[in-house]
Amino acid sequence: ETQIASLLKSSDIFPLPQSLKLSYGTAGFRGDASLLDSTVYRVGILSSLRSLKLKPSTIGLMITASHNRVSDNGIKVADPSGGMLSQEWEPFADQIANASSPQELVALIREFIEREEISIGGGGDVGEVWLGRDTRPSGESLLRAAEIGVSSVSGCVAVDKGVLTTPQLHWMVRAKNKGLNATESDYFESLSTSFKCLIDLIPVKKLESSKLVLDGANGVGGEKMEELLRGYLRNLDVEVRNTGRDGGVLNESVGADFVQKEKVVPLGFGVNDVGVRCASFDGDADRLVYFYVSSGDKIELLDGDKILSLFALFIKEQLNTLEGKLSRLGVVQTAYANGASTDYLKGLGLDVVFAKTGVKHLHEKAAEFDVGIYFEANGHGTILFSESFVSLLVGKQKDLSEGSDEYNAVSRLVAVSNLINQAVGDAISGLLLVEVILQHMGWSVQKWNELYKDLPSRQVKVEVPDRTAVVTTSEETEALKPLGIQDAINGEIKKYKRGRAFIRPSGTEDVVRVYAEASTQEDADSLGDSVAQLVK
Ligand code: 16G
Ligand code: ZN
Repeated sequence: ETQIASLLKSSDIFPLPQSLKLSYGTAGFRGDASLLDSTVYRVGILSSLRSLKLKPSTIGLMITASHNRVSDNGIKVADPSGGMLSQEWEPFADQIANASSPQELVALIREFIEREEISIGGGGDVGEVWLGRDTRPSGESLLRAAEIGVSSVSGCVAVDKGVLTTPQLHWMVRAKNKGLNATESDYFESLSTSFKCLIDLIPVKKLESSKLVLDGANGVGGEKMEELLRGYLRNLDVEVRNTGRDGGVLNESVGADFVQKEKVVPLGFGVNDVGVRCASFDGDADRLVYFYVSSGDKIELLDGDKILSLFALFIKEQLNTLEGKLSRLGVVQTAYANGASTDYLKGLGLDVVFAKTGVKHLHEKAAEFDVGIYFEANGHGTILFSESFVSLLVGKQKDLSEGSDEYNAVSRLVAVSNLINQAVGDAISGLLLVEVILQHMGWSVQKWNELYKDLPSRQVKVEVPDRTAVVTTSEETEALKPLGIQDAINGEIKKYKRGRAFIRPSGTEDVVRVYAEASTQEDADSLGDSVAQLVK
């Protein structure tokens, strides 16, 4: 009861702004930063409860609004595995974030603690929450509010890990809970060691490595990349632009989301860069896309699908070198994956499965394979290795003769499993893997781009009174509601060569999204527009 009294007291400091309706959604709570104090405070409480429920374990709490505008902010929770908060707890997150008075908040918490059988106040510090934030100016004060929330649950401590990329925090939480070294420098150490190992395993150097230019979205990713280059990978030739130091605004006409959606050069890039290999991170560095300038402000985009294809090709090559069939390799895409990429992957003989939009959905499906590669077209993705497969590889490595093809393939796979973030998609580790594979293959960015040619596509967003009126199948490829709409969409699709289209309610905005692709840009545009008309 003293516990509850202290909660009541601290929750008084953070009243809920009027008319704020929040939903944990696809990627945590997001909104205008000035409205979020009470939300992060409450999520702080939730994180402590999660830590107590799963004790002994450390939970992560990240303050970021990713690719959204700089005045927004948000919060999401990392589970002990380093993955997203279990979906079972999302309804509770929604309830407490929207509780309209301290009394209601405390009642909800009390009820939840009982239902989940969480024991509080056993004495000593038993719960731990690690906090990270991106470079948004609102981050620091929101982090303080989260800390107050965390420590208002007795026995729980908040540890401020400072400015981090989202994937760094997830990595650190995962490492901590596995009993491994879990500082930021351990992260850099682990990435750079496995990167160098992969470079050393390149059979014949076919290509002089050329400079990569990185667009850091004026966010945390560019800064961290520079730290990695300065302290750990001095020989890697990367020029970082849009670091945020030169007056640029976070995510404004820069970054992976901008480049992927607008398909034009980000600020700071132009005609002088024609043909040069370039990459973009988003604001919290969990998305990565590549591009090169073709002329003027036009670019050729190498999106998440193309990164996935490159990774799949490389992993498959290594697995094929192993004696016997030891593993199941699978790739996971969403309905947004370009149809040409899906054809390409199937052509490689790969098992391609589809998941609903949102990292947690892809991650879950990829984890069903021994090696599961997932990517959203927007550039979020990673490669998951099952623990049993990694132990098998490590065991095998000992028996094989050093320097044999099979030994090298096994060593590459083990190194990839250490390089690529096992918790979430990570732009920094993804970039390092792309760079090493290009060198391994002896490919330029142009050559990589030729793996397949994207089908022209178009996206439209439609504002509707109630987006929940649209209900889709689990893979979002077909609409079940409103009744009859799918037949009408099919009728439109039939009119176009290689036509494909779907609609889905956004998980982050109050809109219904339309995706269309076809063999020509005119056709894709026209299909997109006519499907949008059906939604209105
Ligand atoms: C969030 C998701 C991203 C997804 C996007 C879709 C995470 C970490 N992020 O940003 O994966 O592509 O939402 O947005 O899960 P939408 O529902 O508005 O189309
Ligand atoms: Zn992001």
